[in-house]
Amino acid sequence: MELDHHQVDPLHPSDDVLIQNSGQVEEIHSLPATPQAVRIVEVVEEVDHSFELNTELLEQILLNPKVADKKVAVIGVAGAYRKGKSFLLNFFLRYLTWRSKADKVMGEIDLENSQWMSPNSPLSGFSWRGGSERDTNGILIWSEPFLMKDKNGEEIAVLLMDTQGAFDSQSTVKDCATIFALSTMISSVQ
Ligand SMILES: Nc1nc2c(ncn2[C@@H]2O[C@H](COP(=O)(O)OP(=O)(O)OP(=O)(O)O)[C@@H](O)[C@H]2O)c(=O)[nH]1
Ligand SMILES: [Mg+2]
Repeated sequence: MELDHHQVDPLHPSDDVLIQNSGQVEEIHSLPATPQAVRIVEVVEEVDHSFELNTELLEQILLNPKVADKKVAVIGVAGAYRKGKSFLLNFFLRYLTWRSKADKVMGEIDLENSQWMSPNSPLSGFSWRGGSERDTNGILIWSEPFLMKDKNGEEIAVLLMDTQGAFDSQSTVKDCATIFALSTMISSVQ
């Protein structure tokens, strides 16, 4: 099968791309063709619990001409592991995706309309799952900021941010404190 430059052969990932069975992109250095959650901070748990910032990805998201000069609002979720942070963010994502599509089609949208909940489609976006082991590692943001208007009518870029759950058996106290501090400092709403 021929692959174009946007596609990745899951059996033979290139050096800088690793795709898990879930389909979630684990480590990438350029933005994926379709919007998805990308890890901007990784906690290297296997080695020394250091933190790695993926500046290339962050630059590509934040310096995109569509959003570069705009004010930004970061909606972040932080807290104890296995409590539904990623699950909750996927509903925000669903709403914002629906709203930006509806905005394009209808101009003014009917906010009472709860179509966006669409309970028949599977909940996707940020990786989430059941079970007792922590799922999210590091800090992830949705690769495509959403353009919305603030209360003064000014266009702002809204970013969704997911964080590693705290207090699980893998993380050190420093890991949890660092993730929590970073997310608190970055978030406009938490
Ligand atoms: N039905 C339902 N399930 C929920 C809700 N909140 C959390 N869950 C379940 O809780 C489990 C954990 O969800 P995640 O979103 O992966 O939790 P998390 O806080 O991101 O976990 P970590 O990434 O490990 O920190 C999943 O099985 C979800 O289905 C909720 O409001 N409703
Ligand atoms: Mg999670």
